[in-house]
Amino acid sequence: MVYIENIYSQEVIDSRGNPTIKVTAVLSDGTMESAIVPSGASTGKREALELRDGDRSRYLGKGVLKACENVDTTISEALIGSTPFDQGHIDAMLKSIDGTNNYSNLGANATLGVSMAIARAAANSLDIPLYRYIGGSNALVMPVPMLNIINGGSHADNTVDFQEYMIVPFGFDTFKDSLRASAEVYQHLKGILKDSKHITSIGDEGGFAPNLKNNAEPIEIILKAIEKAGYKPGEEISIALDVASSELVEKDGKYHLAGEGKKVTSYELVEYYEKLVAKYPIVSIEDGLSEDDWEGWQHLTERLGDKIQLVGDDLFVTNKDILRHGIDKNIANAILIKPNQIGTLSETMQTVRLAQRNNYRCIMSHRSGESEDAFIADFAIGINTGEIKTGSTARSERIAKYNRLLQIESEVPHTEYIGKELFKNR
Ligand code: 2PG
Ligand code: MG
Repeated sequence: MVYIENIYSQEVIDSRGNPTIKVTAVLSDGTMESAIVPSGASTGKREALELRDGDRSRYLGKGVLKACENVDTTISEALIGSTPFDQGHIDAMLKSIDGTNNYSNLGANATLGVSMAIARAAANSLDIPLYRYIGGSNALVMPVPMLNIINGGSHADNTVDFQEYMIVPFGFDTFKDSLRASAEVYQHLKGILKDSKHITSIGDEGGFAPNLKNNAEPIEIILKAIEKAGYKPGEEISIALDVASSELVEKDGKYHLAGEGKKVTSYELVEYYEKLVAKYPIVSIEDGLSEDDWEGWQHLTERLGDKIQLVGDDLFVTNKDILRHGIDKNIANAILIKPNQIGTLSETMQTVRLAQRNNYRCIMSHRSGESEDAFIADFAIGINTGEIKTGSTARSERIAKYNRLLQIESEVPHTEYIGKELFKNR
């Protein structure tokens, strides 16, 4: 019987140069696998706790040595000797050792690292790929990517208020073709920005971060780039936004669009989205309203829920109890899935199952602080999210995920790319 022989951790750095945790799991058959945990910037306030040391003399207080210590002592002592093949049991143990709802003792960065490293070691020990270990012979759906090619908000130092302008290459038959089209659009976008004397430096997720005059201009420029690359906007490639609007709310409850010099109510913001959706081929808006504006969300869902995908990220924080409330109140119709918002793989999968049973779409997602770890590529296929958001076609921590998806598609016969099914209406 194979059992967990050792679990240990290391403080490493992420794509923003901040420390994060890498966990290694060693099994009794000699298998040894590691995983690196990502970290967000525009975090939802109900996310599980990311444990940081707060010691200003190291990494400006962002060190993760306490989380590492929790892995190396409390967690490893509890899990050594257990089977690695029962993920539900491993994750339940993590939850019970922590003893809180949001991992405020051990840190969700510690628990998720352990959860991922053990899953990967288990797959390797059985000599099967990670997506197959997680999803069995049903792991065949290639996720449709949403690629963030213009960055704003708290991911870039520019005048654009909305955090992410993404392209959704849905009108293709394979993941490979959809990625190629996206990479071509990205290069044309760079050319267009250059020609119009905009800066072409990039933000945290590899999208460009130009100073543009309002929040619609990025859409106009992206549509030009799609056409210049030889594709049809709305028929092959559409637009998705992550407004990350919790970041825009001021004390008086209004949304501050600093780039446009305006303050608006949630109803006015919804009206603005309706105009955008009427004018442009937008198929998805994420966090269109803030995590606390549930009444506004109801209105947003009434107005746009049957036209486009409305994604809750900060709103639901991958938490099944919060999602359950959202379902009961008819809020949103899709959920962003970020394992580190909830702390273990099993809890992430529970949330996805709840969403899927209630016809909410799921989008597997990276964080703005990432690493070379491509775990979410396998995970998206393993649990059939159907969509993934993992940055633009630049920056290695983003393309690690896309390249892993390319590899899986080429290795597995009979995969499906479901873009045309998901977005055929716009
Ligand atoms: C988001 C994410 C990822 P962050 O808001 O969706 O794009 O950003 O990781 O900073 O929360
Ligand atoms: Mg978001």
